Amino acid sequence: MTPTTIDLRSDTVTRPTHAMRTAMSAAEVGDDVYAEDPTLNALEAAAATRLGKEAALFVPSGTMANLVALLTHCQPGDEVLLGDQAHIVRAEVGGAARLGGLLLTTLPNAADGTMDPASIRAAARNANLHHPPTTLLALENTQNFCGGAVLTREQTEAQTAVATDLGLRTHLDGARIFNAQVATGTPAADLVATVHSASFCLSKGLSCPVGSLLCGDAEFIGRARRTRKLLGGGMRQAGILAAAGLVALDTMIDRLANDHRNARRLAAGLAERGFAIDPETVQSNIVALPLDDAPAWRDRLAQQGVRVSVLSPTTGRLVTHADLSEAHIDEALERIGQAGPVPV
Ligand code: TLP
Repeated sequence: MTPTTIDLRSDTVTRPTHAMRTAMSAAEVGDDVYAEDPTLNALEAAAATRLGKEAALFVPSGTMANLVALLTHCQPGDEVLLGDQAHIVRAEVGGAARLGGLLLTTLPNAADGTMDPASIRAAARNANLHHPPTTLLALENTQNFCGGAVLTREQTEAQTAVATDLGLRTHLDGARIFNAQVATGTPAADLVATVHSASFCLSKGLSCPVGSLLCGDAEFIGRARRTRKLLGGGMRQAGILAAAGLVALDTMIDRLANDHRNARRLAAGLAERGFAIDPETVQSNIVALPLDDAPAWRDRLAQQGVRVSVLSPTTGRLVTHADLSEAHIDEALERIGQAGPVPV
């Protein structure tokens, strides 16, 4: 059976599994602002272990995880270097500037999601009286707006080595770091081994209703806890949410391989139907599709019961996830075919 609507807009549309709902209803809870929620404490410990860091902090969203990281690493007036396709600069309401007083300086992201290490070195400012202090380098893995591009451990290290050389702190937005783990076969802890902090989301491919984790050393996470409180992110019986997160870490990571296979299948079907996409370029669960008029195509597909999102006026985005089977992908392709000729 296929649903009436096939929703490829994002993996954020996934609903919690039955096991999550069961765990949530049975969760032992306490007041997390007093650090007394046993289920939340267990999730933070499990998250820190997964990412190979000393400690972790639960926050409501990926946006808050990045904002807490930036505000904890930097002082107002500092400069952050990051890719021009970084979610932090493209899709987080400019919060780092508005709430943190931070200057975000973008460097070109290559199609593979990386920044040229030489461009990082060239952009970092010296201690000249006229300059804002360059304090932080921010990376992203997988790189959403580069079509879910996966950074290998070596690619991350090439960028963080320059940062270390320049005395910069480093943060990695790992909203989909477990997609990168599954795509590369490299444990997430190794993928983020050379950054000071890394975040990941439970509420995307891992199907949880709410939540992200920020991981780092104990001293940093201690300060981040205060920043989270500043932003209004200190929650109380949040173990209800953490219970779903524990189920996700145990049961939802390895299955991401299905989503990656389905994304390739989708891209292959699109290529067969004349779209300008090479399925070999699809590395995780995101298909970035070149189009003549992406918003018009999105609207046309919506009438056929297929929902997609738009990355730019000439790029559509289709995301596979746990609520879509291979049969859904085939049905989506059928409907895409019915929607009419490819706009060129
Ligand atoms: N991404 C969402 C939209 O905001 C585009 C999506 O549908 O992909 N980092 C990365 C790399 C993300 O992709 C997202 C969400 C976030 C951070 C923010 O997470 P939330 O939505 O939990 O604040």
